[in-house]
Amino acid sequence: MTQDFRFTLQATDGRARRGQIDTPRGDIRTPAFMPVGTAGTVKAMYPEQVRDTGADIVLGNTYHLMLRPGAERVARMGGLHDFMDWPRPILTDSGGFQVMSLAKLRKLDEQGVTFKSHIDGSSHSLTPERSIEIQKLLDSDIIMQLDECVSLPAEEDELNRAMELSVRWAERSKQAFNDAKGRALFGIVQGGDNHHLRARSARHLIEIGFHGYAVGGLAVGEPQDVMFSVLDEITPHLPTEKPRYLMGVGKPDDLLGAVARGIDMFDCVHPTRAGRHGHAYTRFGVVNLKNARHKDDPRPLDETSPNPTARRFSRAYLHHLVRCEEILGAMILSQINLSYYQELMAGMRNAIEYSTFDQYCASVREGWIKGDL
Ligand code: PRF
Repeated sequence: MTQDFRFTLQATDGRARRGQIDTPRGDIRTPAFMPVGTAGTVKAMYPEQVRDTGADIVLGNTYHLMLRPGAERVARMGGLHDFMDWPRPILTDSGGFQVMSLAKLRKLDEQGVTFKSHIDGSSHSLTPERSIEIQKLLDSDIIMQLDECVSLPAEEDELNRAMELSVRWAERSKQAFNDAKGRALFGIVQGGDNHHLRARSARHLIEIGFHGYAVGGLAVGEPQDVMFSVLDEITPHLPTEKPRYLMGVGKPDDLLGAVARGIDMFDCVHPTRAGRHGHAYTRFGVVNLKNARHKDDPRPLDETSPNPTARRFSRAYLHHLVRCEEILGAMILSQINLSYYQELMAGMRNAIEYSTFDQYCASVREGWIKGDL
């Protein structure tokens, strides 16, 4: 029997929330961090390793998968879960944001967006309806509406135009979604750093009605305090009984601050991308393994880490792998960073349950500052 999508709020501490999303493919403990599997792979990681770091859900991208290998082909192969052998929940982004950051010769109008592929220059178009169709072909569990994200700083007129267009696309997305059983559709709040536009966007989306509400249009060039003040403004407008997802965020300190402001879900390429570039996240801060000071260092990254991989290899060896651009270096550091991110999420979930969230955040931050790297 297909079980429906359901969100249960289990505990709160201040504005921080501990909850669970039930889906037919498994449960998602929130606050949740979703590793990014853009092209049907969390780069440099086997699916079981991704699971072992503690991830309940991964993110896939409409934009990349529609271009290569093609949504219809993924569907013929049994859907994205079978194709990549990740049996658990998948959230897919709608494509608009990636078109704007990656595609060439983009043209956006009321209907949707037309663009040329960054891979081979071929022409494509994405409408709210086609984006939903693609995400259904991928067999996504959580589908995102097509939206327009404006990078900051931006004029109010421009933010308002994109926000209103995103609301009209939200309506069309809801129509096209047509209450697909066992799947969820999330609306995306836009409006940049303008609090009035954010409030209007949230109100319109709530009227349309979604299974969850995302906050888009942040981490697009603004300082952290601006992002936090927008979250302070928005989250009180959102229904308490629905999950809230902050898109494309962030660094560990952003996650602590956003959970404190009532966010339940995150995704970001940062931990895996930073890993591929030789940066390791630990309880004591970030270690840049490219640095020559690690050349003769026999110590592991963190000898008391709960993650065996962080205890296993010397800094000298990791430095060597990174310097030689060995594939294993990217694999090890992606694993270490995703494990650290999931350790942080688990720590926050636990602290919210015990009403010790503020103390937990303070002790985590103290570790980053005091760390002897
Ligand atoms: N919209 C969508 N995906 C996104 C964003 C957005 O605004 C962002 C912004 N940080 C990341 N990914 N659809």
